[in-house]
Amino acid sequence: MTTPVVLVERPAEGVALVRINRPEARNALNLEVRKLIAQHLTELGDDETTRCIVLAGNDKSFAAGADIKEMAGAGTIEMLARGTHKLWRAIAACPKPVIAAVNGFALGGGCELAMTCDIIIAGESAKFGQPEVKIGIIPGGGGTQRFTRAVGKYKAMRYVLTGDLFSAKEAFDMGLVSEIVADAEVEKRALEMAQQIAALPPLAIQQAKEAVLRGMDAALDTGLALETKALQILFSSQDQKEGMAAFIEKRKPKFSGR
Ligand code: CO8
Repeated sequence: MTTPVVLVERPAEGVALVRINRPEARNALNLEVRKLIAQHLTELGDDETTRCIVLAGNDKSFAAGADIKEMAGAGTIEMLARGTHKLWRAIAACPKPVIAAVNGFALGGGCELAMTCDIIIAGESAKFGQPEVKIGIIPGGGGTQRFTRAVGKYKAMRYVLTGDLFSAKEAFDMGLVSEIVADAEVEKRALEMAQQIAALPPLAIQQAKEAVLRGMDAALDTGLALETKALQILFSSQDQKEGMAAFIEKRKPKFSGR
């Protein structure tokens, strides 16, 4: 039996680890990998026992981009028929926090995949980049949009127009990476943070994620209104009553997820 190209592990309570597993191709994202990531994130998003997800590759590569060999001969209609943008949307639509644990290469679609996550933990020798122009295309999974929103026009242009790779330190300095750790610590740190998030009230976590993401797309006033509504909704949750009561009674809260 062959090993699946995407694995799902359960390393801790409330935490799922989704691992891209095509080491022979530097974890290039072929259609099968992309479909499976979208499928797993959709299922985990609906699974009540999952509170936080870590997306990882291996020590050499998070993902070296879309599979060039799979698309080299394709025409416009074939690319249209593949509809891969829908798979990307399924990943972005996951209501649970997703942490990218990036070791090695996060290039092209791999960099875009990391940017679709909510938090990026990178190893100190990780390499990022949008090198698509070097092979005659442009980024197609958010690399001209999420990247620009994350780092601003002039940094994004500098890398999108040259295809140059950049280091974890440069990514961190630009605001693309949340934390840098030693290469050997990446997954450990991502799982530690995932456990920290998984222990918090899930309704508050989901509302916080939604408010940040939806607000980024909206005018400030609209974003602030969304935030206010999300905050007000949480006052119907048991976990809000429990969290505040525990603070006042000086004890540890017991969250139910309700
Ligand atoms: N696609 C297919 N195969 C790949 C890819 C890839 N992106 N990256 C690496 N491989 C394969 C190699 O062909 C090689 O296979 P083989 O052993 O059969 O020759 C194997 O992986 C190992 O690769 P290397 O020997 O090149 O390994 P190195 O460690 O020397 O180099 C690199 C690693 C730097 C990652 C190098 O392989 C590389 O530059 N890869 C291509 C990076 C790239 O250009 N990525 C962008 C791809 S285009 C893209 O992502 C567009 C996104 C579009 C939208 C997304 C969908 C909505």
